[in-house]
Amino acid sequence: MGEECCGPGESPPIDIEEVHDLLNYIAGEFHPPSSERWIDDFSPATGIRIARIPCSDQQDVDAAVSAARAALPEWSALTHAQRADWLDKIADALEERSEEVAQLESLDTGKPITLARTVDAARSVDNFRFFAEYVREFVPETFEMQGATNHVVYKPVGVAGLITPWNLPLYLLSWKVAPALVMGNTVVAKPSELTPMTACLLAEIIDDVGLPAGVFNMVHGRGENVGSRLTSHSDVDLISFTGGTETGAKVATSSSSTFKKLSLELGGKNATIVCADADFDKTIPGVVRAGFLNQGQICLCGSRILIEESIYDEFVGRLIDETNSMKIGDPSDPETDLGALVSAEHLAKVSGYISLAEEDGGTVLTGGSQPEGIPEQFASGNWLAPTIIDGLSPNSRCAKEEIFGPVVTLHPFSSEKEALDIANSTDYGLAGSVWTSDLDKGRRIAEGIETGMVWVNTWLHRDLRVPFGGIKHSGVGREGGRWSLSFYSHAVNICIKHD
Ligand code: TXE
Repeated sequence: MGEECCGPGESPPIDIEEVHDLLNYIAGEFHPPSSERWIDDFSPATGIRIARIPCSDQQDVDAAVSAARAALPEWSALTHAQRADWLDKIADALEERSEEVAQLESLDTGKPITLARTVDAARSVDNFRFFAEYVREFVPETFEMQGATNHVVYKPVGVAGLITPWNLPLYLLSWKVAPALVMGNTVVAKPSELTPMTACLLAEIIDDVGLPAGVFNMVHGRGENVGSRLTSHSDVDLISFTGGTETGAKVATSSSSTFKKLSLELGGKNATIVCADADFDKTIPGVVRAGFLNQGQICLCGSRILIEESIYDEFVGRLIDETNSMKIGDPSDPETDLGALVSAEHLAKVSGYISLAEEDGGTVLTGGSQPEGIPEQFASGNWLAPTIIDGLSPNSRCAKEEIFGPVVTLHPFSSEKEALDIANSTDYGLAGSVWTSDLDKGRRIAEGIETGMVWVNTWLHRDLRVPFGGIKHSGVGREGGRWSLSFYSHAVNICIKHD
């Protein structure tokens, strides 16, 4: 066993009987880190150490990139349909182990098992199936002109570096791996060091189905070592990154000097706009779900709730009741609605925002601290009750910065214009939702919100064919459907002159 690699903010490990060492996957083989150093992985619900992952360095990344480069000619020479068959094989194998995916995801992230089953495990399979099917139906464009025909040919970009976060670990990794592979790229994946378990399972599955060695590689470790080596590597041609805006800026800087193709899916501070004519019975559960799903740790979460003045008091009363009816606790209990936050460090960040809100004159209407009745076995976990804060200016830091936890702020508005002014007053522009019984008004308000995606009378209702991505500090580029196929390829025009 190597030396432990403890970074800032990590608590000392609490030993349990069986701690698994997860490994890198390079050139079709599982490897320990060349440094022989490891990072501890803790259960967010209990604080117990559950695994160790390689604390990899430049040597491991370089080996993975070389393997991906070597595998590229053969992989990229396959047809779309042949690669789609590989995706289906991965989807089938993943589906067979979907309960294991859900259990590991819940253990590693602290999220409720029901959410892990219905969202994380299910969507990871869907991502592979969707892109397999989508590419089979994909017909590249041709453009006729006088005397010639233009054919658009989609060529692989090369070696793809895929960097993913901890909130939806396999869901987001598979969202990148599937289109990258199907368009003929080879992959070096770098999962979040906080939630490596399902990524390891994917590597195992890919190995089991016999994907040619080097087509898919995975290197674990810290962002500043593994991530930054990938983004600056001269032999990596494309980076797809999902994570925080601050890290996204570093990724953009680091990858720019080698002119990599770049997609950045970053943070959000999304407005939920509730009009006076909204149907309360449907809107309240929808708004609560948008605010708190996955403990509020989704970049699309509606963490600023703007409520039309005339219904403010009644709506807020019912919002609090609905929030307090959620069951928080044991992530493995199928009845649980809310689990633990991903890390002690993240809990401290989120709690810091609640203190800031109070200093800024906000009132905590519910939540604000550890929930009551958490069983003894979870005493060292990262718990926070769903929190609603009222009375803050829409310009306060808590109302404008991404908290990324179970914390929402409430703000009244008296006109559509005021709602839009508040909604658009952040640096972010990822998503939003509008709740009204007047669909024309819903559409009008939706078009006025400066974001990449808006839902009307729903939230996180996803069709995988549509563009996904943000504007302003929420990111650059779009993925999803044909936008993914186009990002993970170079479109080349071949103009053939007629006789
Ligand atoms: O994410 P990071 P963190 C937001 C959320 C959260 C904040 C910070 O507000 O509080 O980001 O979270 C890798 N070069 N989101 O610090 O650092 C890292 O190892 C290359 C929103 O956990 O962005 C991990 O694999 N890579 C978000 C990945 O980047 C680097 C989801 C994401 O980690 C790197 C998560 C570097 N220099 C957090 N440094 C969303 N958009 O959904 C780190 N990484």
